[in-house]
Amino acid sequence: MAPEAPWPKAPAIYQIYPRSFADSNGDGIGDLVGITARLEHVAGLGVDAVWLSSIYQSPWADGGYDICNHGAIHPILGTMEDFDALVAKAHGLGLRVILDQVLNHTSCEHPWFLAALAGDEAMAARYLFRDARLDGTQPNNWISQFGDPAWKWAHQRRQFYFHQFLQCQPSLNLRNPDVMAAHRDQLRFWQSHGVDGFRFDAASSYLWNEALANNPVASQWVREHNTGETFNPFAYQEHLHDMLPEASAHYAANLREWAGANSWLMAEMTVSIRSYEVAMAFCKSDRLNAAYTSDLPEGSASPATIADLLNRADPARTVKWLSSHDNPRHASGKPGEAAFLATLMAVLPGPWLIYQGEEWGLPQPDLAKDEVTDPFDLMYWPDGPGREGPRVPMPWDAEAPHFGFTDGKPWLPMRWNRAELRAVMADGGLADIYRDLLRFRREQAWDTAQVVRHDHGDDWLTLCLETNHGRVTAWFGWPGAAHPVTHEEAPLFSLGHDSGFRATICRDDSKGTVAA
Ligand code: TEU
Ligand code: CA
Repeated sequence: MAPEAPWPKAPAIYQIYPRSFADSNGDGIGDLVGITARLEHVAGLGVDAVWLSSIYQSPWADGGYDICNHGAIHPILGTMEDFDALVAKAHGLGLRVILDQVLNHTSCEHPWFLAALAGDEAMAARYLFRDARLDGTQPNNWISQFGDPAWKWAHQRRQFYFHQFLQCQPSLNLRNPDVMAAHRDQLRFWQSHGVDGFRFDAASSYLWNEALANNPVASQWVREHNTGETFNPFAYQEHLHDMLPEASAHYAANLREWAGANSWLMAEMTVSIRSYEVAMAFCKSDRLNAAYTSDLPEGSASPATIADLLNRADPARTVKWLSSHDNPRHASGKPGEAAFLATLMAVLPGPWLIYQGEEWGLPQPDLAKDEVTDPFDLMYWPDGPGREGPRVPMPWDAEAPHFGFTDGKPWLPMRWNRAELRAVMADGGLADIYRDLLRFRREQAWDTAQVVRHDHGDDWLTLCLETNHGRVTAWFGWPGAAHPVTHEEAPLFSLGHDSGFRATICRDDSKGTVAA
């Protein structure tokens, strides 16, 4: 049974990358039974839901985001029975379950794509195939988000096909009625297995300009603000035609219709120009609950980055996060910083996304080239930081061989620092601060929080918030910031570290005067 109460408005969601969470059978790869066995830890933090990164059948060319059967569990991760047991256990612990939905593309081993290659025209219409130009070159200048040309020659059809990510991830034509019907059925299938919500992968890339116009050269400004790293030529053009974020936002009304009013839906944005504006478009009333952009992690959650978020978006609709299976772990190891950043994410209104292991302050691991498997990292090695670091498996035990993740050999080397783990896993460690913050959000009705004023400098940020418990002032000081004079005899929450990362949250009885 799913938790009875409706979804909280600002859920805290714990992201699990299944291959790297917990291994139950000694093959060195995390699996569903392993996740189920560790759900008490997740529920014990006080989050509302778990989001499982892709669990479906896949050649794992892109870590599971290249799917060949969206209605079946990857056999290495487990069975449908294992999945049902996971959902039942989660629900019993009061956790809702969110699944990843990769609707934008399939694996090139998907039966639809194989049939298209074999000459089935109805199946080909589910993708984007186009003839070569007369000189044999690709139909236009589009570049994939991983940086190589967005067209790959399919000699079987004497045509190119379009892919926005890896060559083995052909993009789907989401306007095709057969694709739409299949996606609708797919969402309902997982709902029939108890799933409470979905995360939509790469949703801002869903649609493209059917006239296939060339993208213009990026202006200097666009180039600096484009998604992705400067070593990736994706940044060299303005992506006006290969992705239509506003039209994709409009399309999101279909997702709502298929999933129904009670499902909690969030989308990943892969645009960075107009990122928040597009995110807001995805969250209009008949569309999704929330969307997330990469502005916060890319801006290291600096005061200016937060102010930009508050100026451009309704924070209640944007997901707060700093690390993921694609983005490096944010803990730099500076004392006090991890707790400080967690407090900042917790205090901002709206959903909060916690990546597995950040409650233990895990740092970004170093990997050697011959240890890395992620195709994106290998393509650009040693330019980085790459995506494999945050996928290094979770430690569960500071003393055990392989840190209690597996009895076998972990699929990526685990070189966590045992002394540091002992400290963070002890009572009063970082995980306890996460528990306190999550309790604070519940007790203070953070679902109703709104920022009524904000102000910042290079090393400080003040937020004046209103919840239906009253008005609150939150002050954040990065190292070097002068502490403001506030009336804080009894702060609601405070965090002060010798290294200079300090935060104070207090009731603001003065109705809006923030001394900074
Ligand atoms: O990510 C989309 C995405 O654009 C990035 O996070 C991507 O990793 C980065 O731009 C590389 O520069 C989603 C998934 O989270 C990611 O794991 C998949 O590889 C990608 O979609 C394709 O499905
Ligand atoms: Ca396993």
